[in-house]
Amino acid sequence: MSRPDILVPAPMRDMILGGLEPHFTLHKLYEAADREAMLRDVAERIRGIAISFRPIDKALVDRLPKLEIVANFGVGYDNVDAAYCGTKGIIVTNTPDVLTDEVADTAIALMIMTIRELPAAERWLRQGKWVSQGAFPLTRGTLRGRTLGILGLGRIGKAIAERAEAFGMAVHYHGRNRQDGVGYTYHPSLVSLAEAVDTLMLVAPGGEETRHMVGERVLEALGPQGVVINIGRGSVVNETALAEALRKGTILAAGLDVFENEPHVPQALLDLPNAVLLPHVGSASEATRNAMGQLVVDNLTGWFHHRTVLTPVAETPVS
Ligand code: 8YV
Repeated sequence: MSRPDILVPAPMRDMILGGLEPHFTLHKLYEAADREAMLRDVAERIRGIAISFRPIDKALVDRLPKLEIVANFGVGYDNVDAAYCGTKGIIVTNTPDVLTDEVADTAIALMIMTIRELPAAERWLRQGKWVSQGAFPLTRGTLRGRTLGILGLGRIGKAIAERAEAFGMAVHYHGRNRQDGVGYTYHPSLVSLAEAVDTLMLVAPGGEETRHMVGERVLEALGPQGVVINIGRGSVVNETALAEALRKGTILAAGLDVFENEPHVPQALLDLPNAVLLPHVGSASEATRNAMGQLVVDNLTGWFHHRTVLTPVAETPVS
């Protein structure tokens, strides 16, 4: 029997390709000199896609009449039109759970780095200023007495909440619904959450529903001691409004691991001393990325060998 044809539009980790190669015929679109010609050539045969962070839109899906499954590397899958895949009976999978603790750890680290200005303190030492100018200036911010507001209390949000409690923070949250069995204070709107807390942790998924949810109004509600941490998707924040709020002192500081147009970071943010900026490293340890990669392999082999997947997304349930 011939091996199912899988489209790989963009580079993926070697361990993923190595895991797929024995089972599938891989078509690495990114290696083709003429991608359009390659796609034309293989479109009729493609039964699966393995993808990381690049768009899988309606137009591409429509070009692949035998497509059965899109295996996304990443828990966030706003790059894939999952709702459309659902209408066509195409399964979409993501990589939840295996990255939860890693991302939550990074979120807490970024929050403390931002509030206590640790990257600037380290630069101070390396630049010899400890010797030439003395102690690093005292930070205006402290974690002590802070209240954390979480936008998006899913698996990662809950892991962050547990850690925040260990740091003595009270936790509030906003999401589409109040969650049963959750003891944290619920707010029916993001503005009311921002009014009640001074530290806003964004863990929400990307996509149209959450686009630019954090803008001028929310930042003003957060107030002058306010700190925004974004570990979810850059599109949730209006970066122009955030840069302006940081510049004017509407809020105190921001720590961002994700940006709207990665890998490009707006100059207005780069110029700010009160922004800590990371290059989307939330899940980026070898161990966690390997576990995510294995899930991509297991979802694809599971589907084609046993007609079952481990982690389908909500829009494309598998019975
Ligand atoms: C990955 C992520 O960096 O899982 C996600 O949603 O944002 C990260 O873990 C991303 O998928 C790109 O590889």
